[in-house]
Amino acid sequence: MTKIELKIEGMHCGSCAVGIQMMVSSLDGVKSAEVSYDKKIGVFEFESSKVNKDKIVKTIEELGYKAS
Ligand SMILES: [Cu+2]
Repeated sequence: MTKIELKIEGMHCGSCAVGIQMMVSSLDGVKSAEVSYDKKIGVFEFESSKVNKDKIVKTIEELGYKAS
């Protein structure tokens, strides 16, 4: 299991954080997604055989936010 923390820019309220959480959680291989609007970070746990950091970053960017 791999755990990463990403800085997320562009969220303007708590539901942005929830939306990101829901989208990333739905990816195959993602075990947990916890996004904090206050801290502007997201912590993601996933199986590296199924999904990777690039895929998670891309998913967040497709929602209109910036992840790094
Ligand atoms: Cu929002």
